[in-house]
Amino acid sequence: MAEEIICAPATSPFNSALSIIRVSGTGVFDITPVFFKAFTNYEDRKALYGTIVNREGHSLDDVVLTPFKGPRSFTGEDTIEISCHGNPLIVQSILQLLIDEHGVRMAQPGEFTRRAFINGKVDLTEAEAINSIIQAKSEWEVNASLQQMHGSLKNAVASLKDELILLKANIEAAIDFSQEEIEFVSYDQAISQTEGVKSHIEDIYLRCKVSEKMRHGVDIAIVGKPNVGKSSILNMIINSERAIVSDIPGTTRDIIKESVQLGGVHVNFIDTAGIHATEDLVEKIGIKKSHEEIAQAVYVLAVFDNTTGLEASDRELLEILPKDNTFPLVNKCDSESSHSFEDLKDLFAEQSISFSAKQGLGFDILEKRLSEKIQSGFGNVKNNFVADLRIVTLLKTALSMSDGLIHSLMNSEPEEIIAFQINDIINTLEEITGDISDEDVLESIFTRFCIGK
Ligand SMILES: Nc1nc2c(ncn2[C@@H]2O[C@H](COP(=O)(O)OP(=O)(O)OP(=O)(O)O)[C@@H](O)[C@H]2O)c(=O)[nH]1
Ligand SMILES: [Mg+2]
Repeated sequence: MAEEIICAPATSPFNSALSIIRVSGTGVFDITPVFFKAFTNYEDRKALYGTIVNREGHSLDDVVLTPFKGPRSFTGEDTIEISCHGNPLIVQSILQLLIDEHGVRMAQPGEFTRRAFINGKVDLTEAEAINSIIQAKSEWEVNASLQQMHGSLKNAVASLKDELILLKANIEAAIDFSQEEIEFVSYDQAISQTEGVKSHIEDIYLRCKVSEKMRHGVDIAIVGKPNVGKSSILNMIINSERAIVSDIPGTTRDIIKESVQLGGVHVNFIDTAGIHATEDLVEKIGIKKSHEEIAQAVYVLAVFDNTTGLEASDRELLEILPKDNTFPLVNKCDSESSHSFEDLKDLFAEQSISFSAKQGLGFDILEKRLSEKIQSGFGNVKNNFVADLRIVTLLKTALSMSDGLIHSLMNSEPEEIIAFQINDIINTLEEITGDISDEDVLESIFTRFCIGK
């Protein structure tokens, strides 16, 4: 069915060197010669230099227009891309001309990608990856999104589906030829095949779960007693005076969260209130939050003060820190001190790092150790997927369905029931790629896209 022609700016509404307007839909090449006077001859997928004119013959801007004849276009439809000068007023005037004089309508957010999906140019895993490329906050996410846009998750799901289709075919053949006592696949074989499928689903599920965490960013809490220099460390890492620093103990009361990229991964550093015994009500609330952050964070930077040595409040903190995921930092190493931190030596998996927030000492070592830890903790981060909650939930459903299938096979349930259960898993996988989809699901996916995408 011919869709209406839609248009939208594909670039941000700021003054810039260039802006791009996308126009897509059947009939777009019929209207193009009316508003675009090319200075060169038309050729598909070749940029044309020319001018945009309204019905009165008034010129709006000199532009470069690239035609993409469907289906060899992003949406699969006839499409043009107009590169005009990057002034929001010009972009607005060209869009207005298309709407007023040519019956084109403004696109909804994600409508171009939705059309690409409808026209079979991308499946839902690839569509989500396209959005993810735009929204990515780390190099890791850009790479994973690119791979997924090229079909990494789609192919993984497709090979799972193939395994299940084969299993189902064997089971169905057993039903069809049940009178002839030919056994196409024994239940034992079916169990081992289903276990194979289940472990593949599990692998994809885990790679999606990791990516879910990585997209949120890896939380790293900075904790320690008051005045050790936690806020100074945060400020040093993000290279900004974000948190208030003072020599008054108990300066930070609330949680301060700032994100940076570390080894290509999105990391959230969380500055917390100094932990010690206090009667101050507000400080107490802050300290409670610090404890919560220690419990929730993936890694902890435990800060100690070179000028004071280990005191009672430090020792209390040592009791609650996670052994494997804590990086002990001895801060203020720029100051002379005779204190020993030998006691930290065997408490944590990581050796303590001599640090100075004031002079930036020790940060390179911390950065290297953290990057290594993140890489090992999150597996080979390059092979993960950029799945959202929808995909993760569907994979979880497929996992529990394969458990159900194994259970039924063990109980020697009739072949009809087995075939039915296999079908359910296949349908769930098809929801991931969008072979099966309903309007509400598509709506919720594509409205998360920006306009023009
Ligand atoms: N010499 C030296 N002083 C530092 C260093 N880091 C922080 N300080 C000083 O230590 C004092 C406390 O620093 P903050 O960063 O506010 O300490 P905090 O741990 O956030 O303190 P609270 O928020 O009160 O828990 C300030 O006077 C800082 O200038 C350092 O590396 N060397
Ligand atoms: Mg502070």
